Amino acid sequence: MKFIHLSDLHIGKSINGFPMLEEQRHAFNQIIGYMESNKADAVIIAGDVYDRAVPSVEAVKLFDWLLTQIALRNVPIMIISGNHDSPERLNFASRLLSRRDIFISGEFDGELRCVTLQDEYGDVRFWLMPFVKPALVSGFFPDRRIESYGDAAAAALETARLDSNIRNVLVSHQFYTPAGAVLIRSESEINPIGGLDAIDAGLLKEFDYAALGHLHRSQKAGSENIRYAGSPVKYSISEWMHQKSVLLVDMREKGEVITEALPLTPIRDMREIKGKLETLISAEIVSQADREDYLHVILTDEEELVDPMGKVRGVYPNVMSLDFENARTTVDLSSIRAGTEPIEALSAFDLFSEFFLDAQGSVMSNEQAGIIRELLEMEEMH
Ligand SMILES: [Mn+2]
Repeated sequence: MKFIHLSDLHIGKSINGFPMLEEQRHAFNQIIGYMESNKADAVIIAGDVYDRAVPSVEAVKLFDWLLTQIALRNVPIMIISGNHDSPERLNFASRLLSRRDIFISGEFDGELRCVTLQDEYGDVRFWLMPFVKPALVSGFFPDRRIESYGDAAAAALETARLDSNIRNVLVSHQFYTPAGAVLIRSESEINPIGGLDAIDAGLLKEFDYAALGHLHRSQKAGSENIRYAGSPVKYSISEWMHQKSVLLVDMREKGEVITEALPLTPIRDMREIKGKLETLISAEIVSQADREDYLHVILTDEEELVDPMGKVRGVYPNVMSLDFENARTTVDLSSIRAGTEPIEALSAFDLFSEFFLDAQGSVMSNEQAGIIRELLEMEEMH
């Protein structure tokens, strides 16, 4: 049996105001192509279908299109919620959709849902575990102490009645960490509780394959058969060096699993370029790669530049962000402040003036300064 393992679609995501819908559609088209060329028997989406709990109209339409394309090819699809999804909304019509081989597990209801598919070696059981948090799980296990994400995952996983004679696949969207290995994180994953969500990957050892979601870089979590698929599109500048892909998992007899990363190419790549403004916008540099790419630009000029973003965008229309790296930025950030006095010694007006300068890149006009003075005086009177 061959199946395609995807995760972290984040449909509807925008990066610095650039919508990713066309990139997402482009990636999905390649995935459908891979599904056909490899004659995949199933598709797994391991969470973070949408970028937010209430997705945009365009995002819902794109997901509808993706599901329809897969279902029209009579390929079963298994979907779980991730930390970005609304469990209840993702669950919409899930019972009805299961009749068309679209299996959605958005909400944990006390036990893991099992979907069984067959091939020439017998049954493969897919255990669908929606994203779980301690507070969501503890209500189902009144006699058990469930305080951490690890406790929650352990309790949920124990509801899978595993028959070790047949093949078992887990689909889950949690932060599993293997002992003795470091996983690569990305800024776009959004870690709500600063690493406290980490779960021992040892909990997964009974499964023949764990199809994981959450980490945006494709990687294994300690063992060949415990894998994060990664996102199909680069979702933050920190991912610019990643090669995005989907996983093709070939399960043969019990114990024999072969995975292959199928590469995805974007319409526009995401890159970081660094150097002096004049160099970066010179014809020689511009001609070396696609100037329509999404760029993070780091300028190393020491002197003040007039409208650097305008100049860079004049050549590279899709600059996502601009930073400076020079003598001024490499010294302490507090040097942005005009004076050397400690912050406590500054008046509220001075502090605001500096904040304004930092945020706006220019000093306040006399009129603006007058308004701020008035507001501060009113504040003092209260
Ligand atoms: Mn994600």
